[in-house]
Amino acid sequence: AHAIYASLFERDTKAIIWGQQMKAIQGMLDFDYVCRRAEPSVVASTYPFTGDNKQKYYFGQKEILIPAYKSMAKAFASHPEASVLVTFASLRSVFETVTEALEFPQIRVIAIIAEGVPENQTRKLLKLAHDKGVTLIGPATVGGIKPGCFKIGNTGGMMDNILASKLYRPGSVAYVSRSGGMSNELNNIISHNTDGVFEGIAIGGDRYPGSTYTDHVLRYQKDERVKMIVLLGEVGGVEEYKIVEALKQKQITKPLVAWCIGTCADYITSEVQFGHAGASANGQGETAAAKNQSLREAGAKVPASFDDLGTTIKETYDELVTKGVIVPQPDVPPPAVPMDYAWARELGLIRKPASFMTSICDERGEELMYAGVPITKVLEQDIGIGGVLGLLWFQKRLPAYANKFIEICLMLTADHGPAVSGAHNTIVCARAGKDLISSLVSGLLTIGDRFGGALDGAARQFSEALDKGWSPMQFVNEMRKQGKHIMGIGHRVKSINNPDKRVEILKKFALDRTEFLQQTPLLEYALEVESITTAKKPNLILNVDGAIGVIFVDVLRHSGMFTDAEAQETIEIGALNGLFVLGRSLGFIGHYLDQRRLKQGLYRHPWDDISYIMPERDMVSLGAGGGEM
Ligand code: Q5B
Repeated sequence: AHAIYASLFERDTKAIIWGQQMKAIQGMLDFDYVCRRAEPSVVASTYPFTGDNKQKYYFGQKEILIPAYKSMAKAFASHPEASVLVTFASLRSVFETVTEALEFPQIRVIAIIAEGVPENQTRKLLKLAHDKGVTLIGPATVGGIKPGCFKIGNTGGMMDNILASKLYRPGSVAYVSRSGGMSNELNNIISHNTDGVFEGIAIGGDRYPGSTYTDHVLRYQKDERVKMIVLLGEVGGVEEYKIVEALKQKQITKPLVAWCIGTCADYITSEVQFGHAGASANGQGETAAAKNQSLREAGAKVPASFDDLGTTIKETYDELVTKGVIVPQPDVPPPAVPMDYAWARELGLIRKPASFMTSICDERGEELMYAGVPITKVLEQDIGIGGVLGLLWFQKRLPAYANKFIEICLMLTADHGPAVSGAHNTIVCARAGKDLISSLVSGLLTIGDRFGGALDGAARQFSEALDKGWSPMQFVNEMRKQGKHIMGIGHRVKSINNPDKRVEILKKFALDRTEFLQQTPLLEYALEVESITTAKKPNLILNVDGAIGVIFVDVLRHSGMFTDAEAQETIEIGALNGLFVLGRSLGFIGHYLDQRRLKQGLYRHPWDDISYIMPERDMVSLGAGGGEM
């Protein structure tokens, strides 16, 4: 027999968990809380593959931090009060971890959850644990539960199960079973027919469990708080006969209700291997029916079938109450454990107004979607970057010519040399040793009403003028009266004598009715305006910003894809400058890379290019109160 302690867990038992099992740990802490434990049962976790850190959990409503250690030695040294190790190590690493854990004298119980541990390894662990007086529970188990005291990992299931079976406070009935699933069933049966579970251990389904039915039943026999015992055996193996022997030897004197599951195996002609590795009868004596009969004959209370197990448990319990052995205690409701937000949401119990709303992209499902279009479709339909922009900026599948127009805009605005404000800034920034993003942003920040950011202004001014019914001349005069520049008109270097090829291309594309399948009244209006402004000054041409701005308004208004309100909103929210920003980012990034490749040093503007105009010396002296400076 193993050197097994009468009590494995009490209200102050502390455990260390091996593995990254945050859900299981939280489950243990929630159990502790409903049991009204003064302190959480889990003091630390250990896992060699993640760093030393602290992990956040809840103890009731309170947030707590539990340390996680890379080294098991450090975990045990830091928490000498921990006497239990629950290991979630896989079948490959469990032998190593349990062997290491057995080196620490503070350890009294090790629960091994892994299934499929090689039997030769389990037997070595058994021997080692036996020599050190450590109780092993498992392998291949969910663990065990001691109401009011301690829960191993995921035993007992979700909180609603634990509450329904009143596992938050001790009863008088202790049980041992093999299977974790069946122990849930026992929790339910015992809680409905008695004052509740005192302790329940699932020893696991392997042929060589770390501790046996007998180990636990004899423990229960010794513990005065246990008034009756339930054994749920199963087909296969001979372990139940040790209980039969212990009954005969009067080592077990407390009422024992027993049932071995798997009696149906007798009705199946072929050899049956039930779920557990040990659940297969090798010979008549290992059948569930034979074992039930022997247990009955040795004095255990064995029902006629599993269906009657609850009734037999109830009869045994009632007898103990009648004799005064058990005095049922009044039930005190447990404290409420706040439900996890994610779980409550999954159950549909709560709703929360979202802090963010989005309507353009959804990455949560199996496939990324742009405005409801799966990314594979985006590629299949070959809608190009223009089509993607249409989906993400406007939530529309724009017609092919509009997608092409967008792509032309991006290509034409991609760069206009190093001398323009934005490229200059990017270059200066790159030469100051700044990174790509800083240099890019420094360039982008120059985009505005004067440089490259006149698309929205042009769209607004020209469309308003047209909508008001102003003639082009009226519009030019009105703007002059207001002292305003016409957005989209004028260029620093381009003029009617030095036309801007980009604008020529845009006009040609938009005015070609075989390609651009819609009307372009605003472009035509803008060209009339241009003929008036260029008559005044040759550089007051419809510039690249203006051309894109007005053609885009024509797309918004006449492609049939936008309502009037949508078209107006798109102009008002400033979408069109985005085209220049996006296009020119290509060039700015190019300038940044170029400067890095050319290994250009810090830029300093030459003095001879700066006109220094200082205030006159006398003026400063007088202004400063007459004193000499
Ligand atoms: N006048 C673009 O000005 C510029 C007038 C005007 C009525 C106008 C100017 C302007 C509107 C904003 C605009 C985008 C600042 C330009 C771009 C991208 C780029 C850049 C690149 C690239 C040029 C001289 C005389 C004055 C003014 C009058 C000027 N503009 N009248 N409406 N719009 N336009 N920005 O040459 O009587 O002498 O007092 O603000 O559309 O940025 O390549 O460089 O791809 O990177 O400095 O193409 O037109 O002329 O301001 O000295 O004015 O013309 O009132 O008249 P300038 P100013 P007056 S595309």
